[in-house]
Amino acid sequence: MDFSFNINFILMVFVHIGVCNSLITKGEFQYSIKNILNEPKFFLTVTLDVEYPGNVLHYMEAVCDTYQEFTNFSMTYFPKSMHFNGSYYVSAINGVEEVPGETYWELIEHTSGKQMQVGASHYKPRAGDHVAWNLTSLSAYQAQS
Ligand code: B12
Repeated sequence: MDFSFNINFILMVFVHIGVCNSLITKGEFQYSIKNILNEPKFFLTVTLDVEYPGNVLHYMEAVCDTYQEFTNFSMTYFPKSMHFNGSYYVSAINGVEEVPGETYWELIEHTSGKQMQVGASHYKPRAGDHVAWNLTSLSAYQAQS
């Protein structure tokens, strides 16, 4: 039995995984919170390093810990269902709460304006992204769907 082949193969797999991870983690993305609907209006953007394996919630905590303009956010946990694995629903950012039936915090790719198909627990920003929370009127959501 040639054990050296097996060991070389295993080493190659580890090196490959390492290189892929470092490629995924390298780079920056932009993160914004945007409320141009109601007072107090704001549009704040920061550039962050992609961290492996960071979801949007991870960065929301990090910006609140680091930048005083990003003050707080609120969320509710929805357990695993047929539509998603256990996830957090974000209901307020920087003290601006959604108004049920009227407005909600929408997670978008800012450059295209496209809505993310998953929420804060599951979207993992990648290098070059511009991820934004945008306070949106519910009528805009109904028009999209
Ligand atoms: C209605 C609806 C909404 C409404 C909810 C308020 C309302 N007026 O009812 C609004 C428009 C606000 C909304 C927002 C979002 N939604 Co929505 N929504 C739905 C929808 C069509 C029906 C939910 C429902 O009423 N179920 C029936 C009730 C009885 O069950 P329930 O458990 O109480 O439902 C609640 C939760 O579903 C919760 N909710 C709604 N959306 C989301 C998203 C996430 C990530 C979480 C944790 C909870 C949550 O609000 C519902 C009412 O309280 C589902 C599709 C579906 N078929 O389930 C998508 C759905 C749940 N939403 C989805 C998504 C992605 C979002 C957003 C992240 C979109 C975005 N990019 O902004 C945002 C949430 C952002 C945030 N602030 O955290 C996805 C989740 C997929 C996933 N794997 O994560 C679904 C499955 C649609 C899809 N793309 O397939 N949503």
